[in-house]
Formats: sequence, C-alpha cells, structure tokens
Amino acid sequence: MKKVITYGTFDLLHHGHRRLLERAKALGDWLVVGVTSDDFDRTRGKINAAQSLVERLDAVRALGVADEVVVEEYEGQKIDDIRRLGIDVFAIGSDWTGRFDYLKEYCRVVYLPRTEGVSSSELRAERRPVRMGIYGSGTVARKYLSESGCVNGLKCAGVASDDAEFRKLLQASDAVFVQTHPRDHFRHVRMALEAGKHVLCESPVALSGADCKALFELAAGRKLVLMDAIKTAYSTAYNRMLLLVKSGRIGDVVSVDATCTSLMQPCEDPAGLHALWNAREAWAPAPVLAVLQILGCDYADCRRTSFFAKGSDKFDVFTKFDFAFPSAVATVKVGKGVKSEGDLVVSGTGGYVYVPAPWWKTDYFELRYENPAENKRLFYRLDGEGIRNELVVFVRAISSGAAPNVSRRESETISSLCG
Ligand code: C2G
Repeated sequence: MKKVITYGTFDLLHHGHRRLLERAKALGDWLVVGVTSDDFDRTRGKINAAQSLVERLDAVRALGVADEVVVEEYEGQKIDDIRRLGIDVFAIGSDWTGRFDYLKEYCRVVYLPRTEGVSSSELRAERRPVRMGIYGSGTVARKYLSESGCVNGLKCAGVASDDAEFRKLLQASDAVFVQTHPRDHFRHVRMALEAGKHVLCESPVALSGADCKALFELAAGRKLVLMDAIKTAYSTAYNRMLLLVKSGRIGDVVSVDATCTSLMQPCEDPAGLHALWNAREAWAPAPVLAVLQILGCDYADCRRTSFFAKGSDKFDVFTKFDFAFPSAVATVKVGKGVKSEGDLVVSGTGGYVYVPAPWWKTDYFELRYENPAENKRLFYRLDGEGIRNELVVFVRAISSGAAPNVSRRESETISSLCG
C-alpha cells in the first residue's frame, strides 16, 4: 500500500484545500493529513487562524478524503511522521516549492499546483472584523490595544477614558474591553450589555458574587458574550501545567500555594489610594483561578486575613486567603505595597510543580520529584503575556460560541472573593 502525507492549517476549509487533498490522495492508496496545532502555527508566526484546532480537524475529517488525521505539534515532526507511519510520498502545495526538499532523504516529495483565486486569508478578510472598544487608560489597556493589532478578525474601535466617551464608543463597537476601576466594572459592564455589546472585562468582573451573577444572566438573556479577562488562563505554559496536574503526574494534589505582589508609589493620601486597585482587586484573580482550576470551586472554607493601608479600611496592602478543600488546602497571598516571591507550587503525593516568579506570565515550569533525576523542565511559547490568545478566544466566542477558559462559576467565585 502506498501511503501519502500532507500538512496544512486548513482554516475555513475551501475548495483549494479540497482539490489539494484529492490530488494528494490520488498519488497513493492511503492519505494521512497533518493539521497544524494552534501552538505550532504560532511558532511559524501564523497566529491568526479563525477556527480552533478542533474545528479545523472536524472540517478535514468531514470532507471524507483523509484516511487518517494527525496533529502537527512540533518542529521536525514531519520526519518523525514519515518514518513512524511508513510514508512513501510527501505532497504539498506549490507555494512551498523547494522548502521541503530536505524530506527527499526519507520519501518522494511532490509539489502540487496551488488552486488560484482562493485562500484562507481572503476568506478571513471577507468576514467583518469584530470592532472592539477599550475603556481604560492604564498600562493594561495599552497592552490590549497593541495586542488587538495582532489578532485576525479584530479591529480596535477606539479608546474611552470617561463615561461620556464610553457611551459614544459603544455606538461604534460590537464589543468592549472594560479596564476601569473594579468598583466601576458592574456599572460599565451593564452599560455595555444593555447597549447590546459583547464584553471582555478585566478580572474581577464585579466586587460580589451576586453582582457578577447578575451580569452573566444579563449577558445570557441577550445572547451576548461576557468574558472574564485573566491573561494567565490563556498562556500555554499555565494550561499545560493544568493538564499535567490533572493527568496525575504529581499524584493527588494536596496543596496549591500561589503568590502575586507588587510595590506601589508611596502614597499616604486616601484620595490617591481611592484611584488605585487594592491588593485583592489587582492580584487575587489569577492565583484564585489557579486554585479553583486545580482543586475546583467547592471549597469547604476560605479564611481571609488582610492588612490595610494607614487610614483606610478598604485598601488592603496584603491579603492571605486560606482555602480548605475536603482533601487539600490552598493559600493565596497578594500584596500591593508588599513584595514577596511570586511563585506557584502545586504539591502532590507523587511530586510537585514549581512555577518560578512571575508565575502568572510564565513560559516555563518544572515537575520535581523525590529523585531529582526524574525532574523535568518544560518550556512553552508565550505571546503577549497570554493577552493575544485571550483576544483570539474572545473573537471565537463571539463568532462561533467557543467557550472561554474561565467558566462562569469561576468568575462568580473570583468576584465573591475579591470584593
Ligand atoms: N492550497 C492550495 N490552494 C489554495 C490554498 C491552499 O493548493 N488556494 C494548499 C496549500 O498549498 C497547502 C494546503 O492547501 O498544501 C493547506 O494550506 P494551508 O491551510 O494554507 O496550510 P499551509 O500554511 O500551507 O501549511 O509546514 C507546511 C504547512 O503545514 C502547510
């Protein structure tokens, strides 16, 4: 049996792809199609697929031409696949002529003429981009502004810095990113939803679980997307760490300990403090999310100890959360005006995960064991601190109902703990 292999992103599958696959199949008896994963595409600088890997895999399978479908995840995988699957012919479109001659050492290489007049890029360009307004003017808002330029299907509609500008901006937007002070989130998110706009809101979405719940209900009732913005939830390293922990690589989890802190400008003026995000608002969402995503939302108890700025009973400079779960514990320490080691440790019955500071925007972590020879250091790619991927998911949630990485229950729990 003669086996043929081909690779591609196959975004918004079109007849150019179909023709390529049919001609590739005709070169032998068995066709293997490699579909590039989102991560691998990102390493090739192609971060802009409109569809997720699962959607692209489904589309290739549904076409019925491929006999076998594999995911292409790493550099050099083509050689591995060709050897492992006993491939006789490697076929690819003529836009790649010469680029895969190095595979001739392993099998026959065929470049098939590309179909003129159709491409994924053109199809993506035909889709009207989501126009996203930004309400906020801090560093975070600026990062979202620059990252929005890297996401296909997203266009920045403008930036507002007060309510009057926000009202105007809402009219010119399909969606908004809200990055105002947390005490104003509830009001601003509600304004946007009532105006029929999708919302991405910097976490915490509200300062009580009940307010957060009300906003999600409003969004659901109007069939709008409301997404909690926690960039860590969209970083590859963090997600791989979750998968490894869930697959039992460190045994049963008994403790999660996460710390996030930063110093602030010396500021004694209560009016000045009023404008700042306190420790819980500025830092707690990411570490609390890690606890909830590893141990679940059903904790038996959560005790909170806070120390406040002089003359304030609202501005915590340091808060420690002590969670008790049925068979595990967790601590979250956050500081604004206090500095500590910002790492994450997940302890298990077989070993532990160590994510060095700053763990909330990391591209690297370690699996550590009693026998150091078994330790593993794992490295991943991090684009735009996770913000870029978060915006990609926001656009997909709007266009095809994709689920965000932070669930509604997790958002409500975070809001109830951060207020
Ligand atoms: N193609 C084609 N005609 C078009 C468009 C695409 O024949 N009008 C071919 C491409 O040449 C490629 C395949 O369809 O062989 C998949 O195209 P893409 O999804 O754009 O994937 P690409 O980025 O070319 O990925 O490492 C090589 C890659 O995996 C190929």
